[in-house]
Amino acid sequence: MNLTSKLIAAHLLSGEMIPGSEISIRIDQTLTQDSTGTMAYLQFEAIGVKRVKTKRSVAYIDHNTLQTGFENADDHKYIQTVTKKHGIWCSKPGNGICHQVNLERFGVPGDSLLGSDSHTPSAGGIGMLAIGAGGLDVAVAMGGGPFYLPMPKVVNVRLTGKLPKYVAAKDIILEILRRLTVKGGVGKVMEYSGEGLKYLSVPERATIANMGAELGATTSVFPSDEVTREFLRAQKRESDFKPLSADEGAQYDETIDIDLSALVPLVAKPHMPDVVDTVEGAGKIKVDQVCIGSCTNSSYLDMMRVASILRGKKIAENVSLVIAPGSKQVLHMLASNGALADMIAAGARIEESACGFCIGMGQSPCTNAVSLRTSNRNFYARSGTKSAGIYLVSCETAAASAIAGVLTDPRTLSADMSVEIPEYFDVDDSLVIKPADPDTEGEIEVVRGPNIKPFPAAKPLADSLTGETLIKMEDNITTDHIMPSNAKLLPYRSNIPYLADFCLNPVDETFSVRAKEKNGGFIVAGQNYGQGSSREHAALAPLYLGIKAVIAKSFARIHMANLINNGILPLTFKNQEDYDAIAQGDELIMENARGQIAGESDEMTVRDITANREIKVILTLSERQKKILLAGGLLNFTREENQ
Ligand code: MIC
Ligand code: SF4
Repeated sequence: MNLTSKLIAAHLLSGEMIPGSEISIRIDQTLTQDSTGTMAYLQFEAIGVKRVKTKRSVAYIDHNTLQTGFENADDHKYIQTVTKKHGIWCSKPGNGICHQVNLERFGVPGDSLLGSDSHTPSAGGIGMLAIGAGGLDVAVAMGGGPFYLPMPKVVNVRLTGKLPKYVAAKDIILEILRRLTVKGGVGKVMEYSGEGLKYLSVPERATIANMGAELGATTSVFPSDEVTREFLRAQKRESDFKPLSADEGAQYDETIDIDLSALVPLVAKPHMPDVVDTVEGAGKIKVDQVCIGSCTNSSYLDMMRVASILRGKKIAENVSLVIAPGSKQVLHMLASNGALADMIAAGARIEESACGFCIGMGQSPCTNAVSLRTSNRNFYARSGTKSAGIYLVSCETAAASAIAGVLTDPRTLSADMSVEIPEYFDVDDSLVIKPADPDTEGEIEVVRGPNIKPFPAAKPLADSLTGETLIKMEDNITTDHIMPSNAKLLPYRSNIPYLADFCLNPVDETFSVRAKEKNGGFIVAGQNYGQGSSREHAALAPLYLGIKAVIAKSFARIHMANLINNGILPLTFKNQEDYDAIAQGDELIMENARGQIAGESDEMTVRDITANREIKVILTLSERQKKILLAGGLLNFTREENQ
């Protein structure tokens, strides 16, 4: 057996492990962050379970830390009190980015982890079966419910050789994105193997697993080996170690070979993580901003390498360099050993340990800027500046370019890069709030500021769905297009009526006004609709606007689940001609929608009244998913089941 199958088998609750068929698994740990967490906890409260039933559930506050008004701070208060009451740990703002802190303090090899953040698979770097999902799925898992997913295929990524100096883990995953594209991992788990593994530390493995999300993969998995034991020992929790690996001669659905020694520094150019070129080939592009940090590249090792490159140097005049170490642990260690002083002396602007620039929470670059970032997503408009181009690179390339002022291949440097995992990390969990004891939890008052609004409730599916094709879009529309996030909008993650006004704004600023005028309708899109973030808001805002169905050429996994969970039909075109023929503004009708959903066939019919055409669509559903859609979403369904 391969390792992925072993991990799934160890958690399997229902279904057969045949690729594509629905399985359900037991969830040991959950993770939420604040921008999806407020909604997830409102949903958890609505389910009505008093205390979480997982081994451990942790809420992190790391996204909405720019407190320009009362909204974010109110959300923090709500999360801190609701978690304390219901048996959940809470990592306060300042403690770090969820995936970095999880790796350091809570990740346990062999455990399953469900997180309301698409980069939850970072924990695959420490041998967890770690999956990203919408907030409602995480709320159900906290209540002890199973998590359902299509059984993935397993890809063996065989690593041989050793990375050359200045070539980083980031370059490995950029190489995979170059080969496979942002659709290449859909329905698959990337499982890493080979003798090249022994040279990759846990944080480097996590960098690779982190950006498996950009491949669209269900998750990525690394074995748990001596490197893992060493990392856990240095985090003073060796007792969490468990060796895990694939069996000798294990079977895989696909295999990819990567010779690490042949890799070179790579860059993903605007506006997709798979538009990959070599740094050398991209040329000496003049740079306005360099941002180092995010859950992809903010570990102690990353930061020490950056400090080594910056030591004794000054950044170029035309560059603004921003550095956000991933956690309090990392920042404190840099402060203690002098590396922080090297960064500051070079001219870096040090940001708090949080998502920050990665999610457009500040540091939007100037008009037409070239911004080099070590994060994982360079989607259009995500930085907060629509005209800016974001280039994704390794820490080494970022630091070298900050000094030179132009995109620079770090292999031209001569810094000492021999950074090792320390004997012991600086362990201090004082910013993690413990849950209340069961006998005192009744005394805890959950504080709800005025920004916390009820979420839109889906109604049971109507008999017939009618409406206009409100918008027709291309391939690869991301959840950043559907529900943009930036410093102005993130504070409203618990206020769907407000957010809905910005739905699909980067594609068409008139969308939400038109949707409201027409009382909702249909969305039409190309392939891989809803890739990227796990934000359920990309389903909740359309739900609020009255969207009944999305008809696309294909969907990204998490978004498809979010649509179903919120009672919106994710229909796939059977024939390409129908996508071509349908026009924005066409009146559509799906007659006998309840009957079609409940029926045996996964082929259904929608009529384009304007074009007088019949559109064949596919919706393959398990019996459970049918019930969810008929009930008008997972929350209604869960309540019905609990009665
Ligand atoms: C992201 O990187 O896009 C986020 C912000 O972390 C999201 C979650 C969110 O939208 O709140 C994610 O990746 O799931
Ligand atoms: Fe935060 Fe960016 Fe990572 Fe999302 S991708 S969790 S916003 S650091």
